[in-house]
Amino acid sequence: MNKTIEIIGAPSAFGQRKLGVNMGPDAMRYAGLIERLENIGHTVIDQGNVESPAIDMKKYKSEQGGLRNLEEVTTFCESLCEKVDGVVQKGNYPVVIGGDHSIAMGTISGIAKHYENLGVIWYDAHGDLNIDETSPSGNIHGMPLRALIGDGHEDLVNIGGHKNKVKIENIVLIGMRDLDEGEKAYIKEVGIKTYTMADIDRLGIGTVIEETLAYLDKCDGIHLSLDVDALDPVETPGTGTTVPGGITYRESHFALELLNDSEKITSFEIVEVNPLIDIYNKTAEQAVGLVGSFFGEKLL
Ligand code: 5AB
Ligand code: MN
Ligand code: MN
Ligand code: MN
Repeated sequence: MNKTIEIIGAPSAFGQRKLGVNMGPDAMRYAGLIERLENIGHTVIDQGNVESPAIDMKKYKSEQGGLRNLEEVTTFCESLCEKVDGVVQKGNYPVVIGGDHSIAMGTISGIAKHYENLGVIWYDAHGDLNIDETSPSGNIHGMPLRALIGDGHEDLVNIGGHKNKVKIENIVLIGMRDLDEGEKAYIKEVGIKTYTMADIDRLGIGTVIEETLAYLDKCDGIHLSLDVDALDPVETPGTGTTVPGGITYRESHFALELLNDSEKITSFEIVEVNPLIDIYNKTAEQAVGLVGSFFGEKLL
């Protein structure tokens, strides 16, 4: 089915410490994102990039304690939330291209205004379920999912002017292989549906996706948040927090084809592409290929 897709660039690098991830949106455009989607038959509106607070390099490089760049992350996510909200209001399909994963607080806050029971698939090596007390780094890109549930610093929890945007029972984590102690304890305590790499090996990615969709059947919309570090760093090396032993490019294509076939996914974001630590824009190219599969690209 052809869609009207609105691309929103979210050039934030405030959620972590490696400059360059703010160039992720343009790296994906350079790798042919728009043409790729148009060639499938979709109508594409590129909104350009969300305005970002200036990066003060001295501050950016300093050892800030606690929640690094809290103010900038919050300001950025508020603007992104408004843009995404507008796209959903128009009935168009929102695609947010990052940017570090802290932007998910903006994306999902905007989307959640339109759903009672929004499902979230978090395709990532990490759970991104820290609060400042459990974070080993102070990097906010390790906290967005927890803030969306309603825990953590109130500025993050209140992005978009509302709280508790995602319910625990509407979340599925896929690709997990690097969780902090606090995150492990939290997942066990509240019982978040989780597929680790071992689960993917045992079940196969096809079954993982089928089970995920069955689990989220109760939802009135499903958002897919894809962190490219879910994939193996051999395939997507240009990202800030790589973890070996990841999901392959082929498995990911298959997963995205299955998600597309289901017609259940109502919004999408792809994050953490950093062209400055990449190999000739390979990661952005892989990312664009993944977006193609998700939007119905077929060989024959
Ligand atoms: B990403 C870590 N858990 O909190 C932390 O890339 C890594 O958005 C977070 O998944 C990785 O700093 C955040 C050690
Ligand atoms: Mn992430
Ligand atoms: Mn990650
Ligand atoms: Mn990362």
